[in-house]
Amino acid sequence: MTALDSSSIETRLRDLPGWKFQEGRIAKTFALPTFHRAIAFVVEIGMLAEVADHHPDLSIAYTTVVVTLSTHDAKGITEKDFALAAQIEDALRG
Ligand code: H2B
Repeated sequence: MTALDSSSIETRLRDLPGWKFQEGRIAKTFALPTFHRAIAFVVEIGMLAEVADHHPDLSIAYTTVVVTLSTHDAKGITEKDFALAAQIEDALRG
């Protein structure tokens, strides 16, 4: 899959509030209400990632979850990253 150019990335980010393009990745910091909810959110992301065969970098610091996406094979951002970011947003909304 071909890496998107930066203007395409910025255009697509308009549909994903809170997601930023930085250092060749798209990323969002999520504030969950409790540690348990943060862990549950990460587990749900993990299941989505396995189904998509596309894997984000994840960090958990108590109730803060940082999700970072890029496509290693393309050495950039592709539609796969935006598709998974949209699914992650849907998962959060329930
Ligand atoms: N995840 C991410 N973020 N980028 C990739 O390029 C990637 C991946 N490649 N998950 C996948 C797995 C690839 O290695 C397998 C073979 O499909």
